[in-house]
Amino acid sequence: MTRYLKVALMGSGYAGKSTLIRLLTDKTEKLQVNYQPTAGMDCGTITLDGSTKVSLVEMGGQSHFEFMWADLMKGSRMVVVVTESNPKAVLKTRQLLQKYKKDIDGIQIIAIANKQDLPGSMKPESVQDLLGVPTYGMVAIDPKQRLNGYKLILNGLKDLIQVAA
Ligand SMILES: Nc1nc2c(ncn2[C@@H]2O[C@H](COP(=O)(O)OP(=O)(O)OP(=O)(O)O)[C@@H](O)[C@H]2O)c(=O)[nH]1
Ligand SMILES: [Mg+2]
Repeated sequence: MTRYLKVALMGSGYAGKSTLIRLLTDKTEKLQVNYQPTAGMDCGTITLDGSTKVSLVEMGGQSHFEFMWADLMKGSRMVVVVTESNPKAVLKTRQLLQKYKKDIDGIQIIAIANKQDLPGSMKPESVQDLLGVPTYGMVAIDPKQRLNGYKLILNGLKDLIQVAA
């Protein structure tokens, strides 16, 4: 029987959640595409082994889809908060974390300081200082980041995966 570990991707529109799913679930090198906002939700699957899969559930970041977030987060083993790495975006992300604090409570959480390729990006450590959750730098449009991305997700789930082994 296959076990699915649900991971919810949260964050404002344009942060890079869909791109991160593409990075982790497609083998494509062509990750940079025109922005197409996710309508409601999207999903991608990582297969760990024959019996364990990780479902990456993206919660569409545009504000008119936010009403679905609390429901979409239910049953998640981990929340991955994706943010652009500039002060305005990070402060907005901080507000979102505050707003959904109750829904996230008790769930493992990490943040991704995405778009580190853009000039003047905030360092992951500075983003972490503002968000107050473990934060890792990422360039989701860079296929060379694929392994790094897997590691971030798997590391967050490692207690659960060990139990499965
Ligand atoms: N320069 C740069 N652009 C990126 C990076 N990651 C994503 N993008 C671009 O940013 C735009 C938005 O990315 P999406 O992945 O669609 O954002 P999203 O978080 O899914 O947005 P919603 O679905 O509206 O919530 C796209 O045009 C991506 O190509 C990155 O690391 N660097
Ligand atoms: Mg999206």
